[in-house]
Amino acid sequence: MEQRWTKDNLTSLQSNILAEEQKHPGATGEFSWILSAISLATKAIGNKVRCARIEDVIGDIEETNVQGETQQKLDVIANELILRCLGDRENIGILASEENETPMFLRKRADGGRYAVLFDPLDGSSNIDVSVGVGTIFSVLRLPDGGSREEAILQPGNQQVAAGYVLYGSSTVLVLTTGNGVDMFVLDQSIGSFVLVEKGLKIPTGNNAYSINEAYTNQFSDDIKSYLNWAHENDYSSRYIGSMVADVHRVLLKGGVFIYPPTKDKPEGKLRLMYEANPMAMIVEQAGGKSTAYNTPVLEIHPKGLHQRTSVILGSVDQVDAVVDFLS
Ligand code: AHM
Ligand code: MG
Repeated sequence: MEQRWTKDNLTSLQSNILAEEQKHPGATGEFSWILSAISLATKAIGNKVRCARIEDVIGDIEETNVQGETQQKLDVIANELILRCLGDRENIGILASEENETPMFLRKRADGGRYAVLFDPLDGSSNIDVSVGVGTIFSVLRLPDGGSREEAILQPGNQQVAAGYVLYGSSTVLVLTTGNGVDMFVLDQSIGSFVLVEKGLKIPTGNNAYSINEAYTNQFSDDIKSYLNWAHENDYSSRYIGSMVADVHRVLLKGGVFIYPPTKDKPEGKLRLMYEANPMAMIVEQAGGKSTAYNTPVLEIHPKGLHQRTSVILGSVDQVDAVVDFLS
């Protein structure tokens, strides 16, 4: 770890991005615009998440509350907040969300829309209404010069120019990579800023812990069952929250492995490649970890569709390798 925050060394997300940009001659400052919009949107989402029950924004969109008003689901609100905050940034050409069937084509590249932002506005659907950590995941792609706009975002994860997530947990944490290591920020509610707490974050090894929904064991392939049997015999620990952001955040800080394998019900895996697996895989790899979707590295999968699913194994190198050793 290169740097740790102290009270004498207060760096905001914004100033950290500007400082990083200055290291690259010719940088246009465009990232600052995208990331300031993400920062604004996620602060607003975090606020809604914390006040959800007070503001009566839990439950299904079809349901009405006691006043007869339609309740809005938090993930719909989160989606709208991101669309509002990012939609008017002039360098964003395409916005794509888990909540929307098709991408939004905002500006042509010729008109300045050089980037696409893909996001899961509020991940962890089963935990949204029960005060357990949920999060926003985002992936930033540079748009190519030519070709169809529909295909422009179908890039493998190794083409991402930035990726990150915000965890709305006991604190609000933003983890970001722009391809030059991983930085972690915590929202200081008193000043309303994300403050740098860890620069050059590295995922530890040597933590024998897995994160998998073990209740699906009967639906797993024999190789995953064999890995789990081996882990049981080798004193492994298990932690599973059921929110990818929270589970991956724990793995990133403590080490271990996060696994969402194919199941009989979901033979391709459950998680979405472009705005869940890819950004998390980039973060984990930038932190010195490893990710794979069985035989193909996650970041090398060529997507065929925006909402494509994939299996995911990611975490500390030693712990991912221990799983991979069992794969046929
Ligand atoms: P969602 O996009 O509907 O929220 O689903 C994704 C979530 C992830 O956060 C989490 O890792 C996974 O689904 C949990 O799935 P399961 O309940 O099958 O274990
Ligand atoms: Mg999701």
